[in-house]
Amino acid sequence: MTKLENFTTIEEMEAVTAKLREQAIFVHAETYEDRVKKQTPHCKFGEDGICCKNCSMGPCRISAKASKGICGADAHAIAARNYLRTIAAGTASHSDHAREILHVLHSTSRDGNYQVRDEQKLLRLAKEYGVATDGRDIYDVAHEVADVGLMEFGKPFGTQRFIKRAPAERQKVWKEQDIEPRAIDREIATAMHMTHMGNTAMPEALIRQGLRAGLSNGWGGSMLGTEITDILFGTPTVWTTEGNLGVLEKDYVNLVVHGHDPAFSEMVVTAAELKEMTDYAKTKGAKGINIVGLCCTANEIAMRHGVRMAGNFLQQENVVLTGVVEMMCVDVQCIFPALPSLTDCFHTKFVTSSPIARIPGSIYIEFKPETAMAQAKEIVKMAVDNYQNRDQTKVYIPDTKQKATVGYPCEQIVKHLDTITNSHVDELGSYRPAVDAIKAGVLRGAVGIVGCNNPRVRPDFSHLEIMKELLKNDVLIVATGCAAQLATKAGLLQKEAKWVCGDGLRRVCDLLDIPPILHMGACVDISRILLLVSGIANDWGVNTTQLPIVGCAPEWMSEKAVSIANYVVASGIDVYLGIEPQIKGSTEMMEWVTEGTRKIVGAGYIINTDPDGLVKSILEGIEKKRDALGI
Ligand code: BF8
Ligand code: SF4
Repeated sequence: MTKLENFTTIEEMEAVTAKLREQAIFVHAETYEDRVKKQTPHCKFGEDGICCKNCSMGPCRISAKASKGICGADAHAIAARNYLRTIAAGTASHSDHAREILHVLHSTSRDGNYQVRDEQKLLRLAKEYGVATDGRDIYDVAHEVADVGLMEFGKPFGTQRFIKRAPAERQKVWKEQDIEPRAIDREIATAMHMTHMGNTAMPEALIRQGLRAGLSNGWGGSMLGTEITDILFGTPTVWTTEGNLGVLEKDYVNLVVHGHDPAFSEMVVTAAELKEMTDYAKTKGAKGINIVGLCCTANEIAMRHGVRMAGNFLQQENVVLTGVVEMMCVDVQCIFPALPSLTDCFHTKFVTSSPIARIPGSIYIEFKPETAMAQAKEIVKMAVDNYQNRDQTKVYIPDTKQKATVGYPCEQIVKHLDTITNSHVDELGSYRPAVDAIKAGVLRGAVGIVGCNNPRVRPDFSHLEIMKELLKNDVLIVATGCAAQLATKAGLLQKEAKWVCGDGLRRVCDLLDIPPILHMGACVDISRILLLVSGIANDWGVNTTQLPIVGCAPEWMSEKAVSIANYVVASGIDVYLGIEPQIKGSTEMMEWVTEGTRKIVGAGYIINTDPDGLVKSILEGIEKKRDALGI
């Protein structure tokens, strides 16, 4: 039985966006849809990755009349160099975010702005790092762990410490293939150096560095980001919350936090929840303060506080267009520079907080660990003071929202599995019940659906189509980032979503009392998926390349996504992409990413821009892996 009536369809989401576009016209604002029109058709050279501007003899473009740039670089060299630079930028973004978090850990003290919330996780990491803990103050331990973590970025010798967490087979492959990730900054610098004018022109070498730089993100920067965030703000637990634009409230001060760095959003959430702030809001005629999240920040604070989620990447302008947002405050990544001119059409204040993301037209409050709480209060107060400026003629809150159960890091997944078997084998538990369910065919496999939404395709459509089809076919989904947000908007993160699943998956959901899509967090938390897959491979006694588990980014757009795709592939997991990487102008590069990497790490991309075709190939890929395992 399939009861779809309780879910939100893409058509319903699009109807809301269309209403909000009327609102945009009313206030004389433009949105990304207007800009897409002006940018289409896109530059073909850029799309195909065969424009090079790595030196001032260029830019050089490869065409029928010119098969080489002025220096002699051909389409393959140029596309490969551009691709590696993309990976370097993505690796830098995730990892620099992690570095900031490590500095916050370094600033913690018992009476300071930031404390250690998950001491057990800190002690486990200290042990892994060889940091002494006996008889020491927890904050001394925290500071030394932060020191060791920070050294992962620039240490002159050795490889990333967390690669020891990977299955032995993976570690062996990385060593043999000479792609073990060294210091994170080194992998980024090497990528930039290799792609400088007059250096590497050989696609294979650039592909290998791409895998290595990706690994320094997945098993380095991102994993550090996740671990340290858990230590600082607590390892996520299961929460029931809500998502989509209907979480904005008419009679409350609406404060939207957007971006990625939880050090910022956690503090703003804490300040907004203070009684003195709520009382202050009441003096201004509001019923209270309604804080909601956008993009990855939404994921971070939903799974640690149950804070409601306003939406994903392409919803950032829609949120402002409701006319009820007193303030949007942002930290880093995925923030449209278009926002200040849009917020100018309303009373909405737009606050930037990081030197990494300076945007003209914003109010800039540089957020610092030493003054974080005072600054967060200042920000919240500014939002409250703005409530009275709301223009009632410009208000439209769509009534669309869905329930969502969020917060399934590995620890929670193991805990749920443990409820059925009591198989608790060590402090981190076991994935054996999940392995048994896959072996028995109750679950056919699992897919990590991650990444952004993208106006190159019908936004959110591929995500939803692929998710529904996989669930119907008894494939469990884990989701992060904006993919998880789409699942939220559609209603697929609620436990009732079992009604769109096949019988096997529905039984698993009932037994474990989980939704069929497990929300694992923000994009840095794809590191959690790496540990999940490694844990399953270890408990099963097979290699990651053999598992009927794959990754899928149906609508990816960011450089971070390309870095992620590389570490997922390097970890032995196939990646299904619904958007083509910008390398199409090189047949060699297309061959490298789809087939060539299989010879290096045993996995690669499968690319299909048609969602039906993509999900079909995922299901076929899963069945092929099952056949090979004889299950
Ligand atoms: O890191 S999924 S649009 S918000 S890049 Fe950005 Fe893409 Fe969303 Fe988070 Ni991830
Ligand atoms: Fe042209 Fe070569 Fe310079 Fe690139 S590096 S811009 S291909 S001359």
